Amino acid sequence: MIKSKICDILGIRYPVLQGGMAWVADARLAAAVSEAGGLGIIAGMNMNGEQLRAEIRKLRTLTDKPFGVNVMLMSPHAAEVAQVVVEEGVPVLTTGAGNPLTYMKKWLDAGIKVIPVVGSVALAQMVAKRGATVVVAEGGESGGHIGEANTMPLVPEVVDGVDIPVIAAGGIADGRGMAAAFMLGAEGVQMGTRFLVAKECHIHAHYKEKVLAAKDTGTMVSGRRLGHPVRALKNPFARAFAEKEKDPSVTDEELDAFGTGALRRAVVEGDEENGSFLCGEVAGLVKKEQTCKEIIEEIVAEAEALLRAAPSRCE
Ligand code: TUI
Repeated sequence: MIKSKICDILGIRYPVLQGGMAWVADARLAAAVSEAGGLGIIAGMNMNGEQLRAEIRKLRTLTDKPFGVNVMLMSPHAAEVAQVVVEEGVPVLTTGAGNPLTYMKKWLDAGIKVIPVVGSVALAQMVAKRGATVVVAEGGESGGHIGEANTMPLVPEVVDGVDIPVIAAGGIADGRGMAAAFMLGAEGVQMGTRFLVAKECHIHAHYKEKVLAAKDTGTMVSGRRLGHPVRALKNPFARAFAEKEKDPSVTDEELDAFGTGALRRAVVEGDEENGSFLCGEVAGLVKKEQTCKEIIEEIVAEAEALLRAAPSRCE
C-alpha cells in the first residue's frame, strides 16, 4: 500500500483527489470517487449557495465517506458558497483561481480542512502561514484556469517552500504520473482529466469522445489577456477566442462576453463548435471510460508497482 499522510489527515484510503471541475463535478461523480476510497469533490463554481446546499445533501444520500467542495474564488457566488459549506459541515474544502485568505479563518474555526489549490510558491507560503491543512500545487499542464508554472518544477519548489503536505496536480493521469509525483515530494495527487471520462461523470457524450480522441498536442491555452489563462481542447471556439484575444479592436468586455456560457455549452449541450472543452494536456494518455473505482485502483496499483521497483534503478 502507498503510504501517505494525506490518507490519515483526510480519512481516505487512497491519496487521490478528484479535481473540483466546474459544471462537471457534481454529487454523483464526487460520491463515486469517495466511495472508491479517494476524495470526491463537488464543484461550487457553477452554483449559488442553495444549489450547492442541495448538491451536498444529495451526495450525503450516496455516500457516508469524506468528501470535499471546491470554492472557485472568482465565482460571483463565492461569498455565499463560503458560508453554505460551514452551515452544511463540509469536512474538506479546496479553493481555486484566487487567494482564499478572506475565508480561511472562518473555515478553519469551523473545523474544516482547507486545501488551497495554488500555482505558485508565494501563494503556497501565504496560505500555509495562515493555517492551510494541505496545499495542492497545480501546474500549467492542467485543464481549466492555470498559473504560470509547470508541475515538474512547481511541485518540488512548493514542497521545499512549506511545512505542510503537498498534493501534486497537472499532467497526472496514470500510475506513472502518480509515482513521479511522490518522487517529487508530493503526498498525493489530484486528477481532473482522467475523471472526465469516468462512467459516473455525467457530461455530454461529445465531451468524453473528444477527451478520448485527444492526442499529446490536443489542447491549447487562451485567455491570458483577461488575466485568467485557460487550457482547453483545440476546437473552433478555442481558436476563435485566441484570434479575438490578439485583435486590438476587440475590447476586453467583448472578449469576456464571447467566453460567457462556453463551458456550459460544452458540458451540457456537447456543442463542438461553440463550447469550451476544458481539459488537461494529459488527455493523450486517457484512453478508456472506466468506473471511478477502476480508475483509482488501477492508478494506485501501477504507482505501487513502480515505486516498489524503483530500487532496481540503482546499483
Ligand atoms: O481554479 C482552477 N481551475 C479552474 S477554475 C475554472 S472556472 C473558470 N472558467 C473560465 C475562466 C476562469 C475560471 C476552471 N478551472 N485551478 C486552481 C488554480 N488556481 N490554478 C491556478 C490558480 C491560481 C491562479 C492565480 C490561484 C491563485 C492565483 O492568484 C492568487 C492571487 O494572489 O490572487
